[in-house]
Amino acid sequence: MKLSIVIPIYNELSTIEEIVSRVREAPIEDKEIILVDDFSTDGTRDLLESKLKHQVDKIILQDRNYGKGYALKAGFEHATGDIVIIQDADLEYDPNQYPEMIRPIVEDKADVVYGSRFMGAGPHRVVYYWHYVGNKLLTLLSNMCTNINLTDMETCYKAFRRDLIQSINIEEPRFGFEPEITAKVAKRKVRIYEIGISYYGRTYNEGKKIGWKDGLKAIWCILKYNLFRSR
Ligand SMILES: Nc1nc2c(ncn2[C@@H]2O[C@H](COP(=O)(O)OP(=O)(O)OP(=O)(O)O)[C@@H](O)[C@H]2O)c(=O)[nH]1
Ligand SMILES: [Mg+2]
Repeated sequence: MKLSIVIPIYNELSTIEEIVSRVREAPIEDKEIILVDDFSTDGTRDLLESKLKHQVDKIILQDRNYGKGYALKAGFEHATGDIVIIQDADLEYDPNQYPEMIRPIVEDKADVVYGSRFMGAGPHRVVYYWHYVGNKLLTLLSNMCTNINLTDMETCYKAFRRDLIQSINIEEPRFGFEPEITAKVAKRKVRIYEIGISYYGRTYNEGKKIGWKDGLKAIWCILKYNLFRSR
């Protein structure tokens, strides 16, 4: 089965070459790499156009900075694989785990797989306690609304059958994508699995960007897409 890997990128000059190389070396025979640059201003875009575009299958250049959600939406539209996975452009998630991530879909047991940073025996970097609490509260609230039992709603590693993800209209431009897609997938009554993944979290000094305002936005999106929408 062919895997499409969609990488949303915004100002990731220090990690973009390394992540593209790790994705190219990931142990999946049949794969397609799609880069979506979200109007980077730190030199990432020049590097993509001069060098990295020759190392991947598709490169999409957004005409302004819309956010991760819209970058993914653009990437999904161009995907041709049987399965689509999201890969952040930092080094927090390990592409060597693609085979485990997609196995339930390959075996036709699942339509969607979430990689949980809070399960599994692999290494997990110990970072911010209050981020952990924030993630747990958002997952709890999302689960209460969806009635599905996830341990990590906000994880980047989400894999989907391509026909499923392409049939969902993504409306949230930024990080509201994660609760939105979780609500919409849950309403479809498709088969959702979780597997434990490793997590090599970064600190704010190392480039971490997400903050408490993104958490508040996520609460709003959980309510909006679960309670105020019929599908
Ligand atoms: N922050 C941010 N990331 C974007 C944007 N558009 C695309 N991205 C990409 O979306 C992915 C996730 O962003 P991150 O900033 O790593 O978000 P995160 O992993 O939830 O949080 P941290 O890594 O802790 O900052 C990365 O590959 C970014 O390059 C944007 O407008 N802002
Ligand atoms: Mg990150």
